[in-house]
Parts: sequence; C-alpha cells; structure tokens
Amino acid sequence: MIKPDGVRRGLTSEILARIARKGYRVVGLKQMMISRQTAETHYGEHKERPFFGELVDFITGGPVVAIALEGNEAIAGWRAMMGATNPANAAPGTIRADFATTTGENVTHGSDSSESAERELGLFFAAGELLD
Ligand code: YYY
Ligand code: MG
Repeated sequence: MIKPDGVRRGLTSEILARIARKGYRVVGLKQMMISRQTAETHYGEHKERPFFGELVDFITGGPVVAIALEGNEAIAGWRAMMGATNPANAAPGTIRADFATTTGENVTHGSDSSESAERELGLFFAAGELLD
C-alpha cells in the first residue's frame, strides 16, 4: 500500500515504477479511502500500542493506493524494497530511506506474512477485483 503521505506527495508513479522494474505483477490496484473500522482491523495487532490512535488517524486521513502484488517471494521482497519501519534505520536505496524521515509517515505498507497478506487483501479488495 502507498500510504496517504506517499499519495499526497506525488510518489505513486515512482513507487509503481520501482515495482514494475523489480518484476512483480500488479494483480490489483486502486486508489481509495480507508474507513476507520477497516483501519482498526488492518492494524489490529497494534491496538494496545501508544501510537495506535495516531496511526489510524493517519491512514484514514487521505487516499491510499492499495496494490496486490504477485511474484517470487513477493512478501519478503516487497518488505526489502520498503526498508526498515523507521526510515532512519532503512538501508539506502529503499523506499523508506529515500522518501521518508519519520516512522509515523513512512510512505508504504507491506504485509508481513502470507496469513496477513491474505487477510489484508480481503480487507481492501473484493474477490472480483483481483486478476486471476
Ligand atoms: O510493518 P511495518 O509498517 O514496517 O511496521 P509495524 O511495526 O507493523 O508498524 C505499523 C506502522 O505503525 C508503521 O509502519 C508506522 C507505525 N508505527 C509508529 O508510528 N510508531 C512505532 N513505534 C511503530 C510503528
Ligand atoms: Mg507491519
């Protein structure tokens, strides 16, 4: 997902270009607003963390671009392309190192396991919206 800060700052095409150059297939793509309820479900694992409220405010604060990627080891590979959660710790050349300065607004999201990918794809895409 391209988060609201990434969309607002005009980074959508840059990030989609990196995905294309890498070689992942985009099997679902849409710009959308996330409801508060969907955001709370999406980030449910962080419900008890002190930053949860700000995180939900942020992710619902403007349009995001939801992207369904397919490719060899795409979950780990996309997380590697994003870099560490805190941009200060992200390796040079990663999206978060190149385009972000704070953990709170770190431009992109990526599922962290096949279970979370399945869950999150179900939150953001209806069955008929993904290419077979
Ligand atoms: O999966 P990833 O986005 O890299 O990090 P998570 O630990 O799942 O946290 C989700 C999201 O929450 C993170 O991208 C920014 C925000 N966040 C925060 O604002 N402050 C923290 N100390 C940790 C995470
Ligand atoms: Mg996470």
